[in-house]
Amino acid sequence: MRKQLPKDFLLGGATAAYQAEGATNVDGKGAVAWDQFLADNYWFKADPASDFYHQYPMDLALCEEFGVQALRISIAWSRIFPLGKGEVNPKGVDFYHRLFTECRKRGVEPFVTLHHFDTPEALHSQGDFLNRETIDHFVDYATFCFQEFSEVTYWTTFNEIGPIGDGQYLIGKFPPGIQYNLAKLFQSHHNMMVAHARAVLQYKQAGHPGQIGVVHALPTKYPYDPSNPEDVRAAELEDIIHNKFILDATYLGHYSPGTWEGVQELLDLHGGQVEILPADFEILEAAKDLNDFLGINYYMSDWMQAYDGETAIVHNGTGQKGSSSYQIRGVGRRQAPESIPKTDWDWIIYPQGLYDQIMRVMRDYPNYKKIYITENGLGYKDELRDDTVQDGYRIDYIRQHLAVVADAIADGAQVKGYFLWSLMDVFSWSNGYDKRYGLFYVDFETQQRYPKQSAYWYQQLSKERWID
Ligand code: BGP
Repeated sequence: MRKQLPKDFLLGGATAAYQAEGATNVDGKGAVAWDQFLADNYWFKADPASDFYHQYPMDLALCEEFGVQALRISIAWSRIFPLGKGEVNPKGVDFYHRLFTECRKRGVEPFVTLHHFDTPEALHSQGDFLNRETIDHFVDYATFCFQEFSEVTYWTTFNEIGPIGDGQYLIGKFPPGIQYNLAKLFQSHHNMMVAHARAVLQYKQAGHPGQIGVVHALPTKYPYDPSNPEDVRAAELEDIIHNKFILDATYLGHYSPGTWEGVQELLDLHGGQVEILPADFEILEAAKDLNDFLGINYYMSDWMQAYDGETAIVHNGTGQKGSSSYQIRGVGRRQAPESIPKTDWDWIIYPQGLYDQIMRVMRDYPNYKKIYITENGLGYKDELRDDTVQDGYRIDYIRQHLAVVADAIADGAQVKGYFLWSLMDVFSWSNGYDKRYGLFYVDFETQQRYPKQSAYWYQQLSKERWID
């Protein structure tokens, strides 16, 4: 069935500073924890990545040509404040002014994220957001950017507070590589949500005319056997860890009794505590109705079975299908029905999960104002042939997800745009360069861009707005 996207629905692309820019060590940029962590743990590094630091005029020209109306970009905090605080680096400031000017020249709306996984090393080594001083430094950095980059209309505080806690303290695939520590995970979630709320308050109190929001990754969690109460509970607990805790903080300004009960249940079992100050709730409460938009990153859903054995998580970073496993004592284990398709990295492809997640936000958080799908896309080992990639599989993936977005809009959801991850191929944090997502294939040696078939399809979509 043909479905139409509204005329004012933005079709965009997404990038992130550390995954696209390269130039990790030039023009005064400060180190980030990833620099050393990649060197110690992975077979790839973040240089030159897609060399966006130098190639951005070409990428923005491609946006214009292929109907990409908006672009998610993040500012590298350590380009502006090499030590995360203190002295400003003018070359970093200048780079982002030039980048935003180029966006305007090409008619591309920049959606700018302040933090996309890349806390400066000087602060990361002091505990990152587990250290409350980082909250203050983040708010200072945000305040500086709001004033300096007045050409930006759309601001996002954080990209994916959930996966940061998850990657840093549960799976251990992000620096500092700690595993199975749920207390640290919730503390990180909480402190980052306070930092978000303080930045929003700052933005609104200063009277800036643009819009501000936060981007959450929201994987939908289903019970493997819906008639089994233990599987139902496993799905609920997984949902609290990844989604509900941060959504409550964003839109309720507190943790609902059900959420808090789940957190307590998990802390009783796994040990540790979460420190929450009464003033934190005043801040969350004051900011909860001021979010102009919610960004949803959606890639996958999960099915959960009850599980009481030892915690063991294996991350599939190489694209060897079936090599991952995830089981947490007292939470559950991931076990999807056989019939549901997965990528080579074991990410479950389930567009319905995006629809269900949007509806859940509408139902449980009616004070949300509007939603952008700020990331969605398919990681694949693309092959370049005759200067293009025949990525019908990606077109299919995007089409299916946009179709449920159109359904959600028809059912009353305020969804205003979709940003494909990623604009061009970039590097993937814990999977390297073989996992490609872009509309444009990047030869990482020559930095040449090649439009994939999906780019031509997206161009057409941007003109016609029909999904077949
Ligand atoms: C999101 C991140 C992106 C991007 C994407 C794809 O979680 O916001 O930065 O990396 O996922 O994930 P991956 O690179 O692990 O395949």
